[in-house]
Amino acid sequence: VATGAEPAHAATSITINGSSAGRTFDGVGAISGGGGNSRLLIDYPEPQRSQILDYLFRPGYGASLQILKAEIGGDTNSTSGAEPSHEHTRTDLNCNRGYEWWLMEQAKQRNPNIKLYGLAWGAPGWIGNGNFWSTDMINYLVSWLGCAKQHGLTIDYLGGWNERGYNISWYEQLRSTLNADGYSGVKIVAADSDWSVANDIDANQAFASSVDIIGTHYPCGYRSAQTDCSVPSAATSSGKPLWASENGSDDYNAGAPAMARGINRGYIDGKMTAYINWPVVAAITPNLPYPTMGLALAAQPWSGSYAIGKNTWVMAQTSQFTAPGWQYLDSSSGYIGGNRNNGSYVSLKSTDKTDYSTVIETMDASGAQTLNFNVTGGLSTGTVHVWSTNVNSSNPADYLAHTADITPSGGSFSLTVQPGRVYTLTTTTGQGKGTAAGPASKSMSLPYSDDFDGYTTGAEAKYLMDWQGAFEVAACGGGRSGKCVRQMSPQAPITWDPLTDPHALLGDLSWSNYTVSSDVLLEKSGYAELLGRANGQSYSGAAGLNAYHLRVSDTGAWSILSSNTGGTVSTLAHGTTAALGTNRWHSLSLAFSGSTITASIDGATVGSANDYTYAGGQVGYATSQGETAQFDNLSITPGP
Ligand code: 147
Repeated sequence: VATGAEPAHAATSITINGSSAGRTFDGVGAISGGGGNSRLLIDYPEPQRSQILDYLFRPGYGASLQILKAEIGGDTNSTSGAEPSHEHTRTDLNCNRGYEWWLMEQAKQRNPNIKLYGLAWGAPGWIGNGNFWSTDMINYLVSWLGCAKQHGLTIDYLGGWNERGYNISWYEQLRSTLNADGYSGVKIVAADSDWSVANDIDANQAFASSVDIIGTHYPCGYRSAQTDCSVPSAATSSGKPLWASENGSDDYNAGAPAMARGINRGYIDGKMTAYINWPVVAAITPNLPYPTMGLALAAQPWSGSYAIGKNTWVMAQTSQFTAPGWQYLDSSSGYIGGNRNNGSYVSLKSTDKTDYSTVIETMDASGAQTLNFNVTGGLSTGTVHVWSTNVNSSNPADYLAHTADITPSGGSFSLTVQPGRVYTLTTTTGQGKGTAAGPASKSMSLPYSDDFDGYTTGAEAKYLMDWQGAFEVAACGGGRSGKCVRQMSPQAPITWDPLTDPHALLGDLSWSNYTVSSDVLLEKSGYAELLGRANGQSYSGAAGLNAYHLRVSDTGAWSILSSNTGGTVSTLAHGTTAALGTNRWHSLSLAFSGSTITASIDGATVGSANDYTYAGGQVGYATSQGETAQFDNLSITPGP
């Protein structure tokens, strides 16, 4: 007797079959690197720093990442900054530089089962006389693995050169060297580029046996254009695990729909068994490229303010309900009613083979849909817990919400799914959602100063973000005691992005009228610069920066320069003072008052300029290429 209204939608039957075949799930995770995007996280105050780390890594709390891919620093720009090398020169080795070791340790402390993956974007120029595909580079990776060992970190996966294709014999040599050096357990990913590597893997047995995993970037399309995740037949027929070894590049909130589609559809369309988001966290100032990309926003260490994005909760809908080693159930994965627009579902069973989780996304659905499930094949027919994230909601209560517990009857149950959601149905427990929240944002206050004496050698000075080169704490030269910041790259690097002069930025975009001063020492012929009112930074083409510069050379030549994102550098004033020479300390200052810019060297005003192109921005240090200049006693005072 049909008395009620007609259902507005058709019902779809889905069998969750524990005896289905399917590939082994390798995990969902994110990338710290490629690069610089995590920079400010380490400078956060407690307790906010631990809270953010919990939201990223702690099981049952937030994104609960299953894979952390970290950049192997190369002293060169790799998108939003430069990450430091463990070997600036052929004779150098320091296993404590930068923040990736720290981040991997923090991740492992929270989740000992997290998988670690190393990849280089660029490298110091001494390697292979500038040739990445060299024995030097292989040895460089082996020493990086040795550093990891010193940190108690086991690296699970290692790649070649980010998005720069592959060299077959280099990969073969990498495999044999790793085996010979005690790293036979490290799996090699090729080629963190496109699928073309699959043709060579299929055609060349020696190459095939050197590669464990085929990892491809943006295999469903770039950013929100992600649609079809199908892969070439050469990839599938290789028999290798296939990974979306980089995906994302989206805002920490707005990227959620693309991530929801991509995690499921990567498996359904292309049998990809890992989804790795770029990047893990947006811990850079807003003038840098990709300032809000990641799972969370953490751009203000001086205020402690942070925000956890919808990307975190979409990732949690898979990560909190599965583990690497679980098995996909192919016959229980697909598109609802066979129609991509209705949404998709993937099912996985646990390694104990009775628990299961089914992740459903309805990003493109236009209405409610009823799904009738039937559980078979030896899977648990116990209580089904339902969790969901509404990616269209701005209310955090709608993210990773535990919405229902269903008792199946005879292995059957139904669920009505709304559009724009991710649902996970699971027989597992232990999921959860952190409640910590950070303070309000605020600008960084002036005055600010740093004598750099409080750091260990090799550390990065607080808030100082490298764009190119490597600015790190070192013992001062020139007869001065204590610590200084030194630009450590003595030659042009093997680049990933366009080569620029080394520079590093610090501070708040809202700073307008101020004086920045610092001591500087040139170790060799060349120049060093103080930057002020630095704001927009371009990463493509000329990789230019909107900023004013006071440039001084060992010869005594000085200039006030204005640069822009298009890469144009204009001279506003210039002159010559007494030679600065090398290995001698000098003091520089650059003052901004409205349109007046005043430059001083060793306490004497050398020149000024009238320009108001830039009304405000950060301070910074820069050097000529390869100039290992030193800086000390940074001071920023409000007003001229
Ligand atoms: C990737 C890089 O691997 C990351 O380091 C970061 O730069 C990221 C930013 O989106 O991009 O490289 C890509 C650049 C362009 C495309 C894909 C990846 N693209 O146009 O498809």
